[in-house]
Amino acid sequence: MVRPRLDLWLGLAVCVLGCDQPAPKAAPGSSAPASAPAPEPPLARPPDEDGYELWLRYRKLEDDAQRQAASAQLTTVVLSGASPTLDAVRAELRRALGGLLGTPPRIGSELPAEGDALVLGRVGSPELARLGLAGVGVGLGDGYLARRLERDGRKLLVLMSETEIGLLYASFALFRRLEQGPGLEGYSAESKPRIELRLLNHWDNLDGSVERGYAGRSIWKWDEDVALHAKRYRDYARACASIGINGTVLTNVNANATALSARYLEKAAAIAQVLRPYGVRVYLTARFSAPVELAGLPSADPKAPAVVTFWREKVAEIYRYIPDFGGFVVKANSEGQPGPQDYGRNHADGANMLARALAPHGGTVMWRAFVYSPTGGIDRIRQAYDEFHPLDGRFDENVFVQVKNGPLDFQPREPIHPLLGGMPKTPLTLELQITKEYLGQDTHLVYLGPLFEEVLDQDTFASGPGSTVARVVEGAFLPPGARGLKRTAIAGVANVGDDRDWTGSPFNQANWYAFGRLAWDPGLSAADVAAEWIAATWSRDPDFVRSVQKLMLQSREAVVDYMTPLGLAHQMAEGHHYGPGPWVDGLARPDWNSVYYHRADRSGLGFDRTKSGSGAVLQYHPPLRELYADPARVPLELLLFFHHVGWDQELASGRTLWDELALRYERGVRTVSEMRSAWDRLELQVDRARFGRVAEFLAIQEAEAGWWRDALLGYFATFSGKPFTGSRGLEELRSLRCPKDRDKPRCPEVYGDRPH
Ligand code: GCW
Repeated sequence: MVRPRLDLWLGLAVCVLGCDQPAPKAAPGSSAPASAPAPEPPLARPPDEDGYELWLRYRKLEDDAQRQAASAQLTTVVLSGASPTLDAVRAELRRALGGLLGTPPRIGSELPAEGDALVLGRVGSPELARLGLAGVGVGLGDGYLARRLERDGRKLLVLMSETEIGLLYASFALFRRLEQGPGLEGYSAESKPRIELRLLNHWDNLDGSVERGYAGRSIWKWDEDVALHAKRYRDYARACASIGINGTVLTNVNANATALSARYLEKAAAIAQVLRPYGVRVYLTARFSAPVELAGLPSADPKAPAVVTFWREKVAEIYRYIPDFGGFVVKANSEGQPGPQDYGRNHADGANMLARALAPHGGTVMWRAFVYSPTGGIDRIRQAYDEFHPLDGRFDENVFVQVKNGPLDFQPREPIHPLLGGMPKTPLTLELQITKEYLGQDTHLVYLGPLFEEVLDQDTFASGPGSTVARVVEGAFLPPGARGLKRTAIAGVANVGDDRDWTGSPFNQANWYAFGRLAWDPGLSAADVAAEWIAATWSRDPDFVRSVQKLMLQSREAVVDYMTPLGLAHQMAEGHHYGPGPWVDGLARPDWNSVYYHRADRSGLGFDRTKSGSGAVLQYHPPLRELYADPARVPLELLLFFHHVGWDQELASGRTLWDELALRYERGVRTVSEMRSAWDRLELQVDRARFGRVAEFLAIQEAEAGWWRDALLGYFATFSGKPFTGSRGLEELRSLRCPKDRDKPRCPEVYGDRPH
C-alpha cells in the first residue's frame, strides 16, 4: 500500500490554522531552487558587522529633529566624583551619546551657569540638593530615577541613584530610550531591580572548554595574562551592566577543585578587577571534595572539624584575593559530583558548613537542587523535591537553593519545578538556561524571552492565587531575614564564548539580553524586550522591528512544535542533545533513554505522573495538582508530560492524539519556513555579513525541523500503526551519526553539504 505523504493528508487540518503557507524552500546545498533571487539592492547596504558590539552599537539616530532635540539636552553632562565606576559611566556616556548624537558630550563636575544639561547625581548629594531634590530617591538602592526639571528657564534631565552603579544603570536606560525612538520629551523613569542577585553561570572548565557551550572556547583564558584579554572582559562587563547583570560565576558546576588553588585565585582576582567597576561580582563553583583534593584530608565530611577549618581558611584566602567575592555555587551529589550524602549527611549540612565559612565575609552559597542520583528511582523528575522539600527551613540565612525552571532539564517546554512552590522558608535562585542545550544549540533561531516569561508568570499557588514564580523569586512570601542579607536571586547558564560575536549566532545574543532584562524586572514583556534588542542590534526602522519581533516571538513555539510538542520531553539523541533520538534505549540507566520519557507503546504515548503513575503531580499545590492530574483539563501543551494517552483518543482540540501530534510537528516546520522567508524579505536592511549568517542558520533550522518531524512521527508511527511517510525513512534517520563536533554541531547529512 502506498502511504500518503503527511503534508498532503494533513493539508486540511493545517489550513484550519491559517493557509498562507509559503512554498517549501530548498535546504542549502540541495539542487532545488530557493525563492526567486532577490533584486539587486538599489541602495547601499549597511557596512558589514561581526556582531562583537552586541546591542551596544550606538549608531547615529536617523531622525534629525529628534537627534537635535536630544543633543540640546545632552551635550552638557554634569557628573562629579572620581572612582572606577564613575569613570566607566563617563566613558559610556561619551561612547553612547557620541555615537547616537554624533558628537560626544562635554562632561564636567559643575552645572554651568546656563544652558540645558544632563545631571547625574547620588541621592542625598549636594548637587541634587541644589536642584531641590534633597530626600528624593531614598531607598532606590541600585535602582534609579530619571526626572525632567525646569530651573531658571533651562531644561535639566536628572538621573539619580543611591549607588554609583545605579548611575551606570540609569545611563544605559537613557540610551535604551534614545534607541527606542520616542525622544526625551516627557521622559521620566523609576526602576528598581526586583531581584537582587542577577547572575550568569558559566559552565566553563579550566582547560578552556565550555560544557554545553556552542560559541567557541571559554572567554576566561586561565593560561594567559588577563591584561591580554582585558578589553574583552571590559566589554563583557559593559554588556552585563547594560542589562543589569551583577554577578558572574566563572567556573563550571561540574567543578574542579583546582579552581580554588592560589594560581587560579590570583587569576580570578585579576578578572574581578576588570569587572568590578561595572558592578559585576565574581563567584566560583566549589567542588565539595576540595579538602581531600587540595589539602589531602581523609574526607570532606561537613561535620569533620578539619574540613570545617579547611573551608574557613580557604574562604578567608579567597577574600584576600577578591574582597568582594560573591560566594560559591555548588553541585553536590548529582551526576557523580561529590557531596555531603557521601558521608551520610544531607544537603543542609553541606550547604550550611560552607555558608558559615562565607558568612563573616558577606558571601553566599547557591546550593543547586539539580540532583540526579546514580541509582535512578521511580521517576527522575521527583528526586529534587523529595530530597529538598523536607529540608525547608533548615538552611542558614546566606544559603540559596538554586532550582532549574523545570523538574527535568531545560527542555523546550516543561512544567515549572515543584520546588519553586515547595520551599516557602528558603530563598531560591531560579536557574534558567541561556545556552540552548536542548533547543537547537547555536544554529536554531529560538528567542527564549517567551520561555522565561512563561516560567516567571506561572502561578505556583504556594501562598494562594497570585504566587507566581516571579513573586516567589522576588521573595514576596519569604519570612523576613534577621540579618538584612540579600535574599533574592536568579541565574542564567551563559551562552558566551570566545567567538567574535560572543554567542555563536547573532540571534543568540537576544537571549543573553532577555535574561538580563527579565532578571531586573520579571514583569517586562518578552515582546517589548525583543523590540528593544532589535532596535539596538539591527535597525530602528519600525517595520523592520515589527517583522523581526514577530519572527522572534514565533520561534519558541516553533521549536516546541518540531521537537517535543504536547508535553513530550528529552527526545534528543544520546550525549550531544542536538538531533532527534526517540529510539534511544538500552543505556545503562533507564532515565538516560528517550524511551523512558515518551513511554510509547501500542496503546498510546506519554508518561503517567498521576497518582496511578509516578505520582509526581502530587508535588504541585492545588489547584495545579488537580489541573495537571486531569487529562481532560491539563493544558494540551503539557498533556504527555503527565499522562499516557491513547493514539485515537480525542483531545480538547477535537482531534485525536495522533492527528494533533502530526499537526504540531508539521506546524513547527512550517513556522520555520515562514521565519526563513520573513528574514529573506529583510535582506536589504541588514549588512551582508550578519544577514548571511542568519540566513544560513535558518536554512539549517528548516531542514532540521523536518528531520525532527520525520524522526519522531516516523518512530511513533511504528507504535500507533498510523500512516506516515517523511522525507526520509526511519532507518536512514537512525543511522545518522551527527553532529561530529559537539561544540559546533553540524549535520550536513541533513541539510546539505554547504560549509558553515
Ligand atoms: O543540563 C544538564 C547538562 C549537564 C549539566 C547538568 C547540570 C553542568 O546536560 O551538562 O552539567 O544538566 O545542570 O548540572
